[in-house]
Amino acid sequence: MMSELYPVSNEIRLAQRLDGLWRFRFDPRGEGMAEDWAGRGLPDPISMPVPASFADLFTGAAQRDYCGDFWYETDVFAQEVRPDERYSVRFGSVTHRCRIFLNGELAGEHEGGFLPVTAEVTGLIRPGRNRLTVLANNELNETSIPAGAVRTKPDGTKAAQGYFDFFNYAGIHRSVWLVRTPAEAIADYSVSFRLEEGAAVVSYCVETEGGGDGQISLLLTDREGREAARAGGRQGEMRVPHPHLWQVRNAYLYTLTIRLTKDGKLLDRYDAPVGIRTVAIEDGRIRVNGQPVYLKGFGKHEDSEILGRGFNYAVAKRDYECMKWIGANCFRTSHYPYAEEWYQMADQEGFLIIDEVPGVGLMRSFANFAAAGAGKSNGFFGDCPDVELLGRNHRAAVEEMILRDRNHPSVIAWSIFNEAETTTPAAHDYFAPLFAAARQLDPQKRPVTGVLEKTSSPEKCRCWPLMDFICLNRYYGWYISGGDLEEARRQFEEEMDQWAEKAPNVPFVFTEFGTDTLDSLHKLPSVMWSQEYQQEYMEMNFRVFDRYPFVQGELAWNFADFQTGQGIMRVNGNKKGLFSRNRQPKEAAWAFRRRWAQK
Ligand code: CKX
Repeated sequence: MMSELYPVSNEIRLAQRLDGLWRFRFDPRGEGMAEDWAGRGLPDPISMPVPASFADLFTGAAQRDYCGDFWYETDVFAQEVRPDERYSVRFGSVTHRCRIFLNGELAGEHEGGFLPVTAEVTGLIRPGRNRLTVLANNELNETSIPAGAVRTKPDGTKAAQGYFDFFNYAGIHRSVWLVRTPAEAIADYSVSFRLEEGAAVVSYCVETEGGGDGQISLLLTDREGREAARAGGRQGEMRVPHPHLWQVRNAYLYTLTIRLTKDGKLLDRYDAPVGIRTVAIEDGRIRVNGQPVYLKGFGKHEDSEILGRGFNYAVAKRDYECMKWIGANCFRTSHYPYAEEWYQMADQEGFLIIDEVPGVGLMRSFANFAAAGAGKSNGFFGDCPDVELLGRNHRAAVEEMILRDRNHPSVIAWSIFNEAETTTPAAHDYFAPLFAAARQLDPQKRPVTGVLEKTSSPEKCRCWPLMDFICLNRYYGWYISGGDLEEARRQFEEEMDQWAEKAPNVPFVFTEFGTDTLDSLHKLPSVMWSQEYQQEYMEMNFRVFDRYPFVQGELAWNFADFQTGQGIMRVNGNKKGLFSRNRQPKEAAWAFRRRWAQK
């Protein structure tokens, strides 16, 4: 696996952003490989911004809903190519799979649309102009995560059918970089923490690449640039007396400078922010630095007008400002790992993140939310066409996510799936090794969880014992007993009483609860879809959460309205946002703001 270090520039390294207006071409008949578009250049390309999803940039439905192969191309200008240096191109993500070519030569490929793709191009890159080409594909199947299918229409065009409730946005969604590192380089590092009386102990491990016997030294500096600790060697510990801890919504970041030297010469250097904090589950509480924390926030999406799932700093900034205004301290990266910049901003703002792999759509009834929300689902793993391949893809995503995100203080837990089928022995056999892998891969040993929908009930679910805390998505008052909040509350409490018996002393977090709500609709007395109903529903949920002390968090569904596929259950998307798609609060947002100020 390639190094997942976020690209930086300094006196040794070069990270050159390649974002901008690229050339683009759909390839509905899959001709590009046979016709060597990578070698000869894209025929009759159109322009396409990077990063962005392509879907919402067009005015035609055929392009918006396009499913199949598509190509991107740009020129990369290298002022010089130094011998003895390593070159790579790094994509924050390409959805859902891709092949990368430089000057017509295949340099790398990747399955999975939400984690970085790095292709080494040493030996392929030339001084002057180079042609960088990407062949991408957005088809879904039952061995990909997220899972879905492709239907071929009578005219031969394809349509993606995700087994999930978000638009199948595709494209180059995150920044692209040309990265130059020295031949002998720092490849990766990890940190973990122990708090002692009056001090923190930072355990670290640094990996290098390119052979050689250079020496590693580390320097930890505080915000004022003063030395807090130093150490030498590829693995060891640093003692930080009287540390400034990274606290929830009160972040403190040190800078860790890693140097690789040989005979007094600096070979490589990498600087990274470090937040000193611990995460643990003890006495039925989720604890950060030993203190219990109640999670307040949302399940989100990377979703906005025009950009689709493309990362944009301004959108992310507005989202953080809205989350701060409402009093949140946490969000789940439903239903896939987000762009790395989200985590960097969370590190700075002191937000907590439940980091989720794209393990979504792993249940047959997911074409039908009403059925799934009401607990009427059926299997998946028993009749998946190639469960081993699915498991390999899922495991790769778990590994890549943990490798990418393990050093972020904001990340407090790993979520292995959302609303998968969990009631059969096949489901347990599928998930047990993935949970074990996550535990083994994380040097900080953060809690590992999964997200259960209604079918995963206390009496039927076989997977909750794998989890360090249990995440529930529950829609009593929407998919169940919609319009009758009194009956909904009764059923909800009935289920909670069962969990109380089944899993005593395990923390529970509600990772979804919500109602579709039109920001234009008011009605007294309330009806479903009105702003009044969203508020009454939330208040009923709050009463239930507050009755059960083992409930340790509430992440409402969703932060903002978001785009989905079309269907009779969705009015131009899912409207369960507490904010509209253009990030203005709905009425219920004020109720959250009042409640979370007290919690
Ligand atoms: N949970 C039936 C997964 C989310 C959906 C949400 C919804 C469902 C509900 C479970 O991706 O958007 O229907 O609003």
